[in-house]
Amino acid sequence: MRAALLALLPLLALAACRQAPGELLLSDAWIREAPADGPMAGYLRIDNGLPEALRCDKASSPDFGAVEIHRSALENGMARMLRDQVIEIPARGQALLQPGDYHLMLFRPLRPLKAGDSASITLLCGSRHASAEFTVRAP
Ligand SMILES: [Cu+2]
Repeated sequence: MRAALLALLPLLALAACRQAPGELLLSDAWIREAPADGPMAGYLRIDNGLPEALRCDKASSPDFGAVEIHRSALENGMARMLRDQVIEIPARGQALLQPGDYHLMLFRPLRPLKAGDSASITLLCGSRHASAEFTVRAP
């Protein structure tokens, strides 16, 4: 009995931290198709319906070995990618992750992902989190 309860705990914890609709909303989520095994880039829109600012600094996915938050930037005319970025979203504001700017860098796809496929990614913003299905699109 006790063992069964312990086994249930992670499930209960997951259910408890699921967000009510409209609080932290991910939309327009897509992944740029890339050669097999290469890293892929994910983009989306984040709407913060909460009365407080959010800092999103981690992401994870059951479909990738690792997910990092990056930002593309021009430095002395050279395109660079900055790692370990934090996405700041003002209270009741929004953030856009788009090509040439903030993006999710998706490493080591655990299955082949072609245009039309989708992958689930979870974004962590302090004590909040939200997930979305990202659709793979041809570049
Ligand atoms: Cu990147």
